[in-house]
Amino acid sequence: MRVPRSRIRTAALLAAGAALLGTALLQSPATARTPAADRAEPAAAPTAVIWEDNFDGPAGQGPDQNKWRYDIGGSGWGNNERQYYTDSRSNSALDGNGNLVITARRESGGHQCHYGTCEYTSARLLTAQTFTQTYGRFEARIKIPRTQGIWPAFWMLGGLNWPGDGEIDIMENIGREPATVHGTIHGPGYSGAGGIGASYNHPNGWSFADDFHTFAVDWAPDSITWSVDGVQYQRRTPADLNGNPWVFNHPFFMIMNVAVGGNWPGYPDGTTVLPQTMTIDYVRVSTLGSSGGTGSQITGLAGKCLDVAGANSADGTTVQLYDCNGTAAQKWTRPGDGTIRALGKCLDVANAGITDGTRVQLATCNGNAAQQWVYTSGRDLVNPRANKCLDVTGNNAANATPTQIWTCGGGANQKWTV
Ligand SMILES: [Ca+2]
Repeated sequence: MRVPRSRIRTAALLAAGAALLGTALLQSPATARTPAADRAEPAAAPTAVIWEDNFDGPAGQGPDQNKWRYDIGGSGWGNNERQYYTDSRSNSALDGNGNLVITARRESGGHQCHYGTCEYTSARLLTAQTFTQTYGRFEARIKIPRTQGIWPAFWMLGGLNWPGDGEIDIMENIGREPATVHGTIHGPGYSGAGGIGASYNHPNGWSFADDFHTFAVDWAPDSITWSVDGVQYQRRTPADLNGNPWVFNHPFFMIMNVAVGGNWPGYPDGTTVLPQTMTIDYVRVSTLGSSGGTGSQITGLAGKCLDVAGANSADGTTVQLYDCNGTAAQKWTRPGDGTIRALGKCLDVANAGITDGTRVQLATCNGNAAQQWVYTSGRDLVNPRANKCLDVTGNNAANATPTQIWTCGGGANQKWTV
């Protein structure tokens, strides 16, 4: 109603998304995902939570009005959607188990929509009046709904002038693709049909509605990186915009909603089952940690850079291969104590492992042998304790390929220029 957004997906856009997806799927989620044991953040974690809602409260209570307000109405929202958005407890309420539940129902609610008497009700919550933020990790743990014609989303807008103020879609799903979620940016010259994005498929091909998943973007100056359950699948920078302006260096607000029908998802049919629920465990915004301004790139296979995934300085973050982009996530220092550092932390062999295939990550510097590296005249980076080389997994030059240690073999995937 107030914020028209075109959702028409062209074949070209889908093809572009598919191409990126191909790259994303080359990376094994099992190796890319940070093991749970490594994800516990130390007490002195450099990242700080800026804003969060864990949706604690008694069943039937509305969401915190100091955090969330409502868009209300049945205009179609620029996409010929069919639902009427309400602020009723029938469409959005806490469940008493620490979740907010948005429920889409087959009912008029006594409302008129753009096509006549409304057929569905649902809810759309936003922080436009309560919280805006530039940069950081924006994440939500969500169990999405399923069924033909449903369209759940967790996304952000940079203002009400669309697309000039920008749109960042952290997660969208349409009911006919239960195992696929999409991440997209829209701006001037790349909105609607030209939105730039990629999709991510469930690693097991299962429906995302089967369980909770964590959907996130790591948003930094001139960089946005999307992940699902900690697996990064897309990064965008101004270089992706074909000369169009990057409109993501100013505050945005968050939105979460469940639409029913629309140009992109299509409309409910004989298979559609309602009501449907989107269950949100939490929404959280945190800093990405020290941006660090010093250091220089370390290049390896295919001329790409050693990179901290998502520019995330949390302990356990994967260190990977990625296109060189000059960000702090690729600025490494060697202070002379045998360590290699970025974002204020150390290049670290996970769990002090010594076996081939042990993953390499970022971790708080602790003086252990797992953080010692020797740069040889043969351009190897050797961890002496393991007597193994820093190695690009699978000799794969694709962006986001994780690193590991492996027996030094002289291959191009073990050669680095520091
Ligand atoms: Ca919760």
